[in-house]
Amino acid sequence: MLITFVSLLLSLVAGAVAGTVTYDWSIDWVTAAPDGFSRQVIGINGQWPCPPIEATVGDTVVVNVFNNLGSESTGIHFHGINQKGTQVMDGPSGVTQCPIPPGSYFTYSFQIDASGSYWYHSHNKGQYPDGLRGPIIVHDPADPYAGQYDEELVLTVSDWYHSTVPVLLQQLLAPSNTIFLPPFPDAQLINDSQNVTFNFDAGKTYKINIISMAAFAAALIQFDSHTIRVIGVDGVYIQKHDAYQIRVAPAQRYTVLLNAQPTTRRNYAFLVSLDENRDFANDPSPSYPLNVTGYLVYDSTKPLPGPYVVNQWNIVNDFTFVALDNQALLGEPDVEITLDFNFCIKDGIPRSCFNNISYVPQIVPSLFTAFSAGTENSNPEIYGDVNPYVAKGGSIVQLTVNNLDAAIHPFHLHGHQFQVCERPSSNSGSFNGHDRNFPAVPMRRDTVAVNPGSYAVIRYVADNPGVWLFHCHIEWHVVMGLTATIIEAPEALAGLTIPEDSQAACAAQSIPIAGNAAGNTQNLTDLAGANTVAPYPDNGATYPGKKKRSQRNRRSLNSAEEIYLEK
Ligand SMILES: [Cu+2]
Repeated sequence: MLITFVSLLLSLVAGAVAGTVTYDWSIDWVTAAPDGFSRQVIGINGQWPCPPIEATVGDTVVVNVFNNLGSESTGIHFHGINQKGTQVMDGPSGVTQCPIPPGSYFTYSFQIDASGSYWYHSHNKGQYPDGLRGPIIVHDPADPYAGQYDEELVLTVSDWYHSTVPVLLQQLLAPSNTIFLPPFPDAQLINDSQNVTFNFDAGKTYKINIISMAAFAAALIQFDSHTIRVIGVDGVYIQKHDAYQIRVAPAQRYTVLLNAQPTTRRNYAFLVSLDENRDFANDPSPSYPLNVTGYLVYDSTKPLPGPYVVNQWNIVNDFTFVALDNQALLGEPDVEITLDFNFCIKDGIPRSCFNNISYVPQIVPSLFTAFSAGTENSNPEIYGDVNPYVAKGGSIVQLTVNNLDAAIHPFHLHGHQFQVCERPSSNSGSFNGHDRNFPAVPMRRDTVAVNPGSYAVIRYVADNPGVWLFHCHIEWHVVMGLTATIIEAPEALAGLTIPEDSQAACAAQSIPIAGNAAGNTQNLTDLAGANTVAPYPDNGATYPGKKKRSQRNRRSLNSAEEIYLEK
């Protein structure tokens, strides 16, 4: 068996003095075959997998991006990095910036204020499943678990597709897709590869940053004969919690300690099983067709075990984790937002909705509306059909997602690690408004998996002025419109300025950067000209050799099925 050593060994030496970590990235098309199937992927500086960002708490990270894709725009979001004071650096296109057009530069610069494992990914037109995503590891000079591990590793998991995103989106958004089927992955990757091995030394303890960069499916993980000691999730330290199996939903991170065996008697396997089931907890006949076995190699002269088989999944419940800092449950909310999620048909196209409203990207990026609208920026109406909600600075926000669908969905909030106050089991119905089951010390994270026919209630303090998205992190559902927009502390946003290169990106595409959603700077409540229908098809990146986007756009809505059948 071919063994590829791709485990990523990180430096344990964290600098005591804050510095600047600079990356120069050219975003390029690259050929790669992580599962043996060769295809075009989006890489960085001619390489794929994309490089990790590694920094220490207090550092300033600068990423100079050049869009070398030629045919498509791009934009980078740094998932879990809260961008305090740098809300213009959050990255989602149409929200905190205009897309970066081909041939243009854009500089992201922000300070890292918390440790842990994060990741970056394109937040533009469903682009990241084409490969533009990578890990972010932030070291902590004050790590409460320092001394309890010897080495630090990164283990990413991801579903993987043999078709490029534009092709998949044609299928997803075809009017005939009335049961809202997402694209199903062709493979699963560990560290953007397969047949992955980690070299383990007997007696050592390893800290492993497990990061899901998936677009659709969660990963179920079990290590043979090694207990998973969870010490953190999504950049939040927790009290050590032993588990045998974990489920890592798209965009979630688990920081775990693995105690190596005391001897090198044999090598061990671990299983990463792609959870394609709509609800594995409810499904009596689960099937996991995309299993990948990885290996902990103690002695490379000894054989590797066979594929690891797990017959039953009984995963640890992350709701039972306790934040290490014991942050108490936030008090009664000042702002309550309730979002009922279900799929929906809008203008004949399969979409996903909060409260029967599907997110429609606007002409002016929402943050720039908040910057330019003066005191009127606290009126949610002026932001257009982006599912806008406003929370004044300092208010306690309680956000409830009622998941009316029959599958688990991972919901993510930009700008915060929120308290998860309640997250009951499948088919518990919608939230009844009572907080009697809320724990005294809730766990916090930035992406919470919400069970089918059930709900989650989260709370956070609106202490981070900005425009932050709340959305399902199944990327296909983002494209379908499953996004709400929270305008946080608008009083602190009025009059802020847009960096020059960000203004230039908009100017190059004739996108206005002031006024309401429609770009009206005179009468902010006049939304004439604002977008009321989501773009269709909402193509992701294209690369030379495929049909040009403009050619596809020339087709009528009715020809979408025909396009689907052509593939
Ligand atoms: Cu979803």
